[in-house]
Amino acid sequence: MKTINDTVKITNTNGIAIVEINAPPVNALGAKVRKGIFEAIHHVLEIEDVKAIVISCQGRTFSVGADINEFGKPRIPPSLPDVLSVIENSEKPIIVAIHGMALGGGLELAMAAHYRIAAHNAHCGLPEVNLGILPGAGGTQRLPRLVGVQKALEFITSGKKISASTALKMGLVDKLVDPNGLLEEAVKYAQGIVANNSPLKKIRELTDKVSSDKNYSEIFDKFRTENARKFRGFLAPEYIIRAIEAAVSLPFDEGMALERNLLDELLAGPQTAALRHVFFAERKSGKIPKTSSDNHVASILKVGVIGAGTMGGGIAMNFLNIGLPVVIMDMSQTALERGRVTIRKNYENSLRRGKITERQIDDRMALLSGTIELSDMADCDLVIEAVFENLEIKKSIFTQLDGIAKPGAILATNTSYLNVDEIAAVTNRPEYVIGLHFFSPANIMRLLEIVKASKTNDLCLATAASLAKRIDKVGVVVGNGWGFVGNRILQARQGEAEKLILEGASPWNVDKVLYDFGFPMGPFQMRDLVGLDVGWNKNDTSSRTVREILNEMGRHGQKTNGGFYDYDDQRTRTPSKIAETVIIDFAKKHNIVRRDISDHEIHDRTLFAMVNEGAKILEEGIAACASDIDTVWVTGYGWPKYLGGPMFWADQIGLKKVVNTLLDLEKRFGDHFKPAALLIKLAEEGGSFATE
Ligand code: T1G
Repeated sequence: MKTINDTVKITNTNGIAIVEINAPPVNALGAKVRKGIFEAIHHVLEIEDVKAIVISCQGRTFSVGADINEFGKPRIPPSLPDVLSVIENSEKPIIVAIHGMALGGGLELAMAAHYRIAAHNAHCGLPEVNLGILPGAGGTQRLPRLVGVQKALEFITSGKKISASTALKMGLVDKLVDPNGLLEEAVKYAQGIVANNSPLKKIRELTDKVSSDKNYSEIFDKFRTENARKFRGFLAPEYIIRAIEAAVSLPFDEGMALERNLLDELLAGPQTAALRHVFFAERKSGKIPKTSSDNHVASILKVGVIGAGTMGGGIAMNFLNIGLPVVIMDMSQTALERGRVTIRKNYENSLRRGKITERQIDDRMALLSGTIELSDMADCDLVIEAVFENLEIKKSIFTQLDGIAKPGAILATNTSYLNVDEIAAVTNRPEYVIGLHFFSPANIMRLLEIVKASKTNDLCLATAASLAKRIDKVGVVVGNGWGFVGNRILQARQGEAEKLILEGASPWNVDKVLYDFGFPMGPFQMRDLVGLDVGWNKNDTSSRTVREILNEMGRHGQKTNGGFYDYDDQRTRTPSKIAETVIIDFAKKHNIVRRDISDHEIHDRTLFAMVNEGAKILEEGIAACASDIDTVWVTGYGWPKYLGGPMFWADQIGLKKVVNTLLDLEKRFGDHFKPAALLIKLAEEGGSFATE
């Protein structure tokens, strides 16, 4: 056995050298690992009796790619392409043994080898696009040669993982084996290669799928057109397409050079920094600070959900999906049946998209039971209330629940803005009351705001955070303030947008500015989608706002073919003259003088209001750090990922400029633009939100 460095060692088994990488936690290909592999391969090529080489990884997974922590720093040789060139040009066969995940540079390393053996439960992917870059070690040049242009375009721009069996079908791996015998099987496979004197398969030499006499322009044009909406605003997908175009139009080495140049351009741009921020922010959000309970978590084996409506049903699905029995409660069998039908319909939609099997649907539905008796929640470890957003109704439910739920059961409310302390106060177990704010549709949206009320204990908090991971949610711990983090900042933007349309901007003006900024839709289109009547009380309405008037006119948004926009039967929207008249009349009645409003003013008033609210949330301790606010808004509210989130975006502008803009807005539009104290402090110190 020879140790190259503390991340790479070599063992020799009957003429097969095993180069083993061990760089926890995910065998990232940092400088030391690259150097270790480079030297290890050169070393074993010199040993006469080594006939073949197996590259494997220790730990939970094969390499997941380049070390993200090295990005933005000077490159340390050898580069990954140089390491892979040594592998590909080896005169001795090199076989990689993949377990866990082969991602990014890890999969590129595997593609530079001559053969690839994978555990049948392994996964492969090129997720670079999620970091705003592209595979920069030959992925865009080798993959098209192996699987063809169309599959390469889909695979690399999606950034998604595929199963080992799919990889086998694509020709990306040569054999699947049992995970327990992976290394032995790889050694055996290597011995077979040697015994049969099998050829050294170099992907770079494959030409049939990228033959120069074929015209691929139609594939590329069609792909660009079909994905324009999905790729809108992102740079990396277009760069990936250009790199794959080079794979069919240039010799391999020239294609490699172009790939590197395109990678360097992206690395030098703003988007990858934002996307790396989002990557690390999401992971930071999920980590609960070490607590007195040392993050012990309660065992959650059965879940109760109160309310079988859209939210309750979606929430229940999260737990059914991980095999937990769920008892769902509503006021009538009819409501329960409606809820059950909705859940099954959601699953059947996933079935149609190939994301689930009939058997899985049946297994999950079998875990669901319904009741109209709250007492049936008695044996649940966690009960989540998801009823109408009315504090008195919630208090009444928690009062009853407190007398029914077993000791130690966690009682959660799904409220999106109400005071969790007030709900906890009606129980004798406030330390076991928490907010679990799911986002609709709750079975799909990944964000989960975990609301820590003043008495919520550490065990409850740690359990909620752990459960968020189990149901594949991005859990963010937030404080118990109105609207928590997401809705409070949304209200800041919405409030400014509603002022703007009274002062002269149109709803479609405001929507376009925010759509062009990168949001999937503007605030008024979103209001119409969600329904103007959400939160509207028809028994207590008197034309106090434009929204009340539209509701009183029966204009509840898309579902009534009219709200701020008019909608045809295909739900195509057009600016509504009716809504425009309502706005103008309302402004007149309230002596608001209308004027032309620039896109720039709309941009600054809505976006800087959000940043200022985020700063207030930070200084009040409602968010533990600025990156949590970014995680909430990127994951749950459509802030363009390539801009990193409101706080990261403000840092890129510079907080001095942010404060000056707010001071100017305060002078022109009122003291609600007064910069938060924290913002002024950071600006004066030349600081940033990154340290908050
Ligand atoms: N570099 C450094 N650290 C990484 C890392 C990476 N690539 N990936 C994960 N980690 C750390 C992570 O920060 C966390 O650290 C721990 O590992 C567990 O991660 C040339 C240029 C692999 C699916 O984009 O998608 O190759 O907080 O909490 O949920 O073409 O991590 O514990 O200290 O996320 O099980 C391409 C990114 C790089 C993969 C595992 N590769 N990683 O998810 O655990 S660019 C990627 C992931 C590249 C080449 C290009 C996920 C995961 P800590 P985790 P997980």
